[in-house]
Amino acid sequence: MRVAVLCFPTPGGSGVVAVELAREMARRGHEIHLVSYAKPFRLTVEKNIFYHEVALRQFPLFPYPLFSLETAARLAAVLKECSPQVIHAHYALPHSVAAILARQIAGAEEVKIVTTVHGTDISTWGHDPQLGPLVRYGLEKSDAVTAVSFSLRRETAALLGLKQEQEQEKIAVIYNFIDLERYRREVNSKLLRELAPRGEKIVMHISNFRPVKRVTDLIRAFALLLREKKDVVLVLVGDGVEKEKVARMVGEMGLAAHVRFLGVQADPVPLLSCADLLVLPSARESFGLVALEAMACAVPVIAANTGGLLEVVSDGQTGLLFPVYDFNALAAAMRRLLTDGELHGRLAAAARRRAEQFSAARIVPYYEELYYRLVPRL
Ligand code: GMT
Repeated sequence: MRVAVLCFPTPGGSGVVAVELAREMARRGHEIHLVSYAKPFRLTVEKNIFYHEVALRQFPLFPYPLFSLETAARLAAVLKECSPQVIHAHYALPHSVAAILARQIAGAEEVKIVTTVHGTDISTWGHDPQLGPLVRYGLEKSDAVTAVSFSLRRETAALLGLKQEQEQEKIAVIYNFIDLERYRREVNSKLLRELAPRGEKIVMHISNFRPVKRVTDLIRAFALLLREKKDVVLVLVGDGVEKEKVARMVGEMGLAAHVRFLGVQADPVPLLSCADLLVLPSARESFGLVALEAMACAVPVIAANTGGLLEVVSDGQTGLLFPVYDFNALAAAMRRLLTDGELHGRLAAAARRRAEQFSAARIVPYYEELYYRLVPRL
């Protein structure tokens, strides 16, 4: 099958899922045409994957580049040149709408559109007075919609005003997945010594530092933890709008000696393999891909009890959950897991076993079946 994929190139869950899915599909022999305004984070040269860059041009009349229209125009050209049978739009805005427009421009009405909703496309933009109608339009005109968790499916169905029976019919839940061969614990002792030179325990957080990630709650909780436990370091991976604020907080609270900022890292596996805990204190999270990545590396996860995180992390079994915003409870959970070796070992082993249920081998065929349902084999 030939599939055109629309995704964001920036570090972030939806782009990572799009690229991983492209890679898995390509390995299964499908021809994948990835359309994005920059080479997606984590995309490597692989057989059967073709990258089509969307040029974002400046023109004196336009105050900003016409990102959505440029995307639609580039995709229309790809439809004409490469004849994909399916367009897979990751993140409803603007990708599903760009796909609909491109299909019309190219006069390729037979091409099917699959939209995967990832999170804030629904929770933020779906309810936005200006863009909400566009999100709903994109989803309603898609030939199939998938959501990355049951929690996100419920939210999407509510946005579209679907009844329970329609919800299941219109929106398929296809969980995010993980390549278990690549994501496995392999400790690099040199890196471990760099991160924790005195053999400290390592608490890790990986995100794009948006306010929704509540990194500031983690800093407050970490300060509480440090009052009782000194042999611990906090490793922060990623970058984003709140990074400076977080760095300032770390300085003002006198935590700098215990906190390392590593910036964006293309390969999280060596880092996760050094971690004792991964913390995800998000206010909302439709799935929490990084939690799954950590679990695959046998790292227990402490997460806020919100949204799809409850479908990934089982409290007391593969990690610990705490009430959103409650940094006291987060500090207590970190203390518990870092001091109870038996509990930590049990949760770490169970985390890897749970991650195996989200293997690419199990999940990717659901996407493949969906494509074949829309475009039957000849
Ligand atoms: O929806 C977003 O916030 C952006 C998106 C991204 O591109 O990073 O993240 C979402 O999609 C990921 C992949 O499906 C999920 O693992 C994240 O939980 C989800 N983020 C939120 O719901 C906040």
